Amino acid sequence: MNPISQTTHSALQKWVDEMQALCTPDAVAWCDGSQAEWERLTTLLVESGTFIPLNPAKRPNSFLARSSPSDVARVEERTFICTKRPDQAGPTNRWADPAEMRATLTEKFTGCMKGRTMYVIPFCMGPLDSPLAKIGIEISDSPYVVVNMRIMCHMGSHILKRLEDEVGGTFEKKRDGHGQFIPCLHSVGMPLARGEKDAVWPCNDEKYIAHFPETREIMSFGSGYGGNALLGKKCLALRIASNIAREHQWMAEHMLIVGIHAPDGTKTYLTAAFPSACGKTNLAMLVPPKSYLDAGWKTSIVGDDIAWLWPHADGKLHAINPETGFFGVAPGTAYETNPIAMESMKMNTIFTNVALTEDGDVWWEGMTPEKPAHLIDWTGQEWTPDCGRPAAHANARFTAPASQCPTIDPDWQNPDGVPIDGIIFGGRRPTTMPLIYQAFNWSHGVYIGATMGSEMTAAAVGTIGKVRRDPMAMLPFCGYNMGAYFGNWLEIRRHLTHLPRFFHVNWFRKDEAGKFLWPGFGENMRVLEWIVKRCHGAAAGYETQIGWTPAFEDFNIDGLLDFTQERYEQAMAFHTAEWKAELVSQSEFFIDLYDHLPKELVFQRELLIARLA
Ligand code: O2Y
Ligand code: MN
Repeated sequence: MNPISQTTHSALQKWVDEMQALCTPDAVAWCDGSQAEWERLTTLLVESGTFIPLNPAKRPNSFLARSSPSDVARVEERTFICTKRPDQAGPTNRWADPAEMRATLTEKFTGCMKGRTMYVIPFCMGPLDSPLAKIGIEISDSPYVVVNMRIMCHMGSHILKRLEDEVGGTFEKKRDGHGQFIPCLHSVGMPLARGEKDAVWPCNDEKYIAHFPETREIMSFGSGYGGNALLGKKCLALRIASNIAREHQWMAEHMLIVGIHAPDGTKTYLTAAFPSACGKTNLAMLVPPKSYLDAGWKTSIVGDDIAWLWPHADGKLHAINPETGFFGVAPGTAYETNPIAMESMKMNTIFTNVALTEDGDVWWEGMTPEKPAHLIDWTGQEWTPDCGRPAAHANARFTAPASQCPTIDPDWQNPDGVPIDGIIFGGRRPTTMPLIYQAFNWSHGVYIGATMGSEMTAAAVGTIGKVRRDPMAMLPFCGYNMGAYFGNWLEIRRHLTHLPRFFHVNWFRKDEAGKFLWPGFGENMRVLEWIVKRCHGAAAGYETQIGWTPAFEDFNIDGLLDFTQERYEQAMAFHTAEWKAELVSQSEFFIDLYDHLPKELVFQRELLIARLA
């Protein structure tokens, strides 16, 4: 090894050297993922003003960060899929020519780390011994990114060592991509002149989140926030991984993974995909109602956001969660709505854009029924309940280790994954969609996932009531043509001998008075019970035009006060006129995807029309 080399992996050393020459940082630090490194970097972040240490008596080893108001969320309009042909990215993605994007970004990255340290972060998405595990190297000039990555994925010298051992031939081939890494280049895009004081949250007004699926590379410039900067999450584990998955007959999905433990000792794993703001984390961390707990039901969580699924040698679909932490939305999370999330973030947690209490703890809208009398809000200003501003940003986040979750599944790090018996799709649909229905078969299930979405409530004029289609909740995350992505879903069926069942749920149907028909939260366990039983052929179903549904007698409402059969029938009602409008809207979406759309889905639509006629 060359005396200045940090790794025996020559391709990695070469790339790091090239990026150092391009970005010209003042220093380069290879991250080892140790506790000492965490302490060094969090101290640095406190000294620079990016982190505020929280009261250790209330929230040990935890910190608050406040981002720039211009850098508070993923930037979909600046997210690019760079493929040779535009149709490979497809009409639902922002396409850019790879050579042009590379030229633009080379200019942006030139000298962009001046005055900063360039961190080299070896990380692995998925348990290291899983066949699907993917090693990435993120180069970043943000210490905030380093400490968040340490929570969100396997990170540090043991990952680098594994990569080196794989090329050195000393390690048996376990994972696809043996010896290879995915280069992830990130900069906040704010070089510092000599002696210049740094911003508390450095970033650049011009942002690029660029993916190169053909060469498996990611380049992110200008943002230090969440999915824009923690490149293992949405960029690698969904946009790049969906491309790899398609090539190798597996699936990278925007799905939670939950285990349902029945009183008879059986355990059933389900995955579920929902568009944003549909309570995904709450479902992954569901606490069953008392009557269920008393009877011996419980849930466990494998993952809250991303699932990698593959046809296992046992003929079943298996899933792993490629992440090791939760990057959850804080507003609305409370002991009443999600006690499991609240327990998970009791310590060793990074909060971003929440409010600070007088006693050095955190607060956000919905955390407690009573608002505190005085806070420092997410922008650092004094806040009182009557000031007319929210205390926390609507997209404020907590980064918490999944290992701290009280209901974490014992198999959440099993490299073999967990076997999936049911796949759930859902949306926020005040009308049309029943509380629950089951697809007739795999192909119909894929059709249901492909056409799922939420009804729009505000925003642009004329959109109210229209459905924003979000196929499999992958609209912002599918790294290739959406029509071809549906093809991959259909193809996977051919590699399975034991098929999971497909379901669609809607917790958000309303009555004529605008009131939710279903109580939601823990009561969703009643729907999950029917789903679990259907997966095992242990519950009756009633065949309708749109799929199988539970009759009232087959649906457990014991202990559910004020929920009558009439309410149930309303929540399950089928209205022909609504479904006709639904079909027209689905067809419009399919027209946009037509050239890569599998014929099987067109036939599914025809079948639905025939059943409605
Ligand atoms: O705004 C961000 O950067 C975070 S977005 C996010 C975070 C955790 C889980 N899911 C999401 C999402 O947008 O789906
Ligand atoms: Mn998500």
